[in-house]
Amino acid sequence: MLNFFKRPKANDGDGPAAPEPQAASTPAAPGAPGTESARRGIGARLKAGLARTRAQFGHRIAGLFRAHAKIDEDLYDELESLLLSADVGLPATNFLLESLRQQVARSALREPDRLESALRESLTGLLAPLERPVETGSAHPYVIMMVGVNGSGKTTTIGKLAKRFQTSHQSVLLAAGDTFRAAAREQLKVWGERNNVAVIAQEGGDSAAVIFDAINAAKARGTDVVLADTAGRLPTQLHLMEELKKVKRVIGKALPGAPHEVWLVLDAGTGQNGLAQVKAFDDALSLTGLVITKLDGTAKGGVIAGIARERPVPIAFIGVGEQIDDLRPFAAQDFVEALFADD
Ligand SMILES: Nc1nc2c(ncn2[C@@H]2O[C@H](COP(=O)(O)OP(=O)(O)O)[C@@H](O)[C@H]2O)c(=O)[nH]1
Ligand SMILES: [Mg+2]
Repeated sequence: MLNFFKRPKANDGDGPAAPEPQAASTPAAPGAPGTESARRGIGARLKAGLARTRAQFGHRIAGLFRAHAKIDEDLYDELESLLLSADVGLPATNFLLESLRQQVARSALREPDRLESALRESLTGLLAPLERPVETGSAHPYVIMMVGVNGSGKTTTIGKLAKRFQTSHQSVLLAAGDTFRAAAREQLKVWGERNNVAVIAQEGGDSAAVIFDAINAAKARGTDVVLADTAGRLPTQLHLMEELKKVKRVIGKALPGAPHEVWLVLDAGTGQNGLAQVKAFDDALSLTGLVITKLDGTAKGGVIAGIARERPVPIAFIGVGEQIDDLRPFAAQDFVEALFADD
């Protein structure tokens, strides 16, 4: 648990050094979001992160198209099973097959190997509406409430986001709103001290009160972004949703208009159950975005297509590893290219 927060801030040899917090006048660190070297690294790291999903999905689909001599019902049947087994879900699978059939009819495609690019195109079209640039400039502080079940990666993602915002010269304050687990709060505090990020925490106390204090502190200090951690038991536990709704209301009392974002952190490995989580949290809290974590550890990345079709909450970021740089904005075309890339 929380390996990210245990990692010393110096480069530990298995990846690029975590960027240090920058003073406002310092130029962006090499590899900082938006720089040329960061752009170049994105393709490779995303590809590496999606290796498992690619083996299960992209490579098997390419193999399927190669194995068939002509485009017929057998091929569509096999493709359907393959999409379903990659956690794409029935509605998105039907959508993709239908879109493929239309492309085949329209352009009179005959060769199965032409289907791969047609499928890529359909998938990119399906995922493109989930792209969402994050702009924090419209409010001060800009409050982002993070929700999600235990272990989904909330606290880790908050650490990655804090670094990311600091690298782009935005000051950050963390609210240790997961008051159910003392260990998580302590680790957040230690990590904050080491990395020069202010953390507001309380011994005991409830989540709403801690976050209320944090927003007031951010107002007093002129902080740009507040990242509010919350507790996460199971979404089926009504009590949790009621509590999170209360936290959201209290945030609005501390700062009218806040929270500006409510992001669900979702472990990609939960597959179709992940879609159920998106629906449950969205119904209760009106999500503004998703962070899909652990895409590197799963072959179930297809769930993103299901989300796009059934509950299209935009994806603010995807997590493809435990390193600081492994949190990336979601770009449909890069994602689909990484899914089908040759190794
Ligand atoms: N491989 C991988 N592990 C991750 C990622 N994001 C989070 N984790 C790990 O998931 C575990 C649970 O994360 P944590 O932030 O404590 O979850 P929380 O309970 O929602 O706060 C930790 O071991 C993290 O290192 C990711 O994108 N990739
Ligand atoms: Mg946590």
